[in-house]
Amino acid sequence: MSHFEIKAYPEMWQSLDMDVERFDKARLMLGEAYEKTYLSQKNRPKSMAYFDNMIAELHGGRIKELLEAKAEGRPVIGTFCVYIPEEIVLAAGGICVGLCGGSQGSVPDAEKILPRNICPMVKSAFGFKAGRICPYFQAVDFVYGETTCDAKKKTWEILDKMVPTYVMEIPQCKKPRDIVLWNEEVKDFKAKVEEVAGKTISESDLAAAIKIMNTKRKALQRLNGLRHHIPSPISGKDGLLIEQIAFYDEPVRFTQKLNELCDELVDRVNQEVAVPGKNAIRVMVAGTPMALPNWKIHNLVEGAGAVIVNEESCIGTRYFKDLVEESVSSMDDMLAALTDRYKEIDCSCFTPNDERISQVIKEYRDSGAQGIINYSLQFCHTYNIEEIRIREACEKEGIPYIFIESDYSLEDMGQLQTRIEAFLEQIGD
Ligand code: BJ8
Repeated sequence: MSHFEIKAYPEMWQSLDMDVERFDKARLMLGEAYEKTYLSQKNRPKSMAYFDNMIAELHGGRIKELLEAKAEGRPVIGTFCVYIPEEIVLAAGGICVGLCGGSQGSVPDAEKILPRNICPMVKSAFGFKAGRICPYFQAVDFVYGETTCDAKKKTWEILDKMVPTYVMEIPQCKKPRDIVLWNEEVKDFKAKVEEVAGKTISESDLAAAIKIMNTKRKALQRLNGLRHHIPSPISGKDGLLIEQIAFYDEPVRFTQKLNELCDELVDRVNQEVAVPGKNAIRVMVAGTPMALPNWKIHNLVEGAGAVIVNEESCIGTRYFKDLVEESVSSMDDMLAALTDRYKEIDCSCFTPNDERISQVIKEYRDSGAQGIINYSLQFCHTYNIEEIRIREACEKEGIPYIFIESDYSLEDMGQLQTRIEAFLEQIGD
């Protein structure tokens, strides 16, 4: 049997000033992990072949597209948060990529510079740039960060020494004056993107981009709805993978391929094809994002025979649950519509954040889950503290609940496996 490999493009990596030797080892390890985690699954939908290929071309085909765009003068912008309005980048003819931050491999590079006791996602992402081991990071024209959590906002100052890093001020509350400030920040973002693109975004450019992103988000909503079917026609691992690929694939092609997959899932629902099995325990995950290639919790849960049916997360529903109003047409109104849509994201960095508590319960009910795993990355203060309110809400509603705080290392795998198995047993009793 031939082995799955992430394809190598050493000359292109060299041209991006990468540490090619080191990166090549990481490529082989990631390919092995993918084969073990993904290709070993039984009964996968055939249309997952496109997404498998997106992983095979993770460091090649898609990077080539980014470099072609740059050669045409189209900007490539890296982001770390779902608050940055992608529509504006698309409207300028550019490409927006959510930069990776889900690997233990780059954490030691970051720890040479940053404190150790901060979030692994920040360390992983920063380490990719510090170690020159991410072609996306090497390809971007600039990074647009935001003022969400402390770890991120202070890291931007250090990252700026390696790659131009601008910052959008995201308020910490959602009072009317905060929204006014945010709207100004969205306008500044547009001005920055226009400056780099050397092009003024027209009203029709922005309207078209809003449509493209709404259509993409609707396709992701469709997938989520299909995952909610009992029994679920697709594994949670595959669901998460698609949500991760959504951050770097070309949006129109991604939407088309995702809708093809959803058509196949509709047939599976009609034929009652279940993954992993008809009586699998259904679990929902809530919490911090799981950036590529963080598949740790999904691996453990689905390895124990259960299925994850929903991610209440930024790599999950927070990315696609809200659409931008399409009925307005002036530039100011469209920018206000963008501000409005993005302010609906209920990140724990906000206070108060009551919307998220109700949203978690709503998604639990909608997804037909039988329990909630609340997941927080280590040292993420806001999600860790908001855990108290999520736990209280679950207790009140009688929802089986477990809280997991973890990082990207393998050290706690045994302990997590025991806790997850005990949780699934408790649900099954
Ligand atoms: S909107 S969740 S993508 S900030 S996990 S780096 S918060 S210490 S990722 Fe996030 Fe935007 Fe919010 Fe979503 Fe900091 Fe917490 Fe780490 Fe986090």
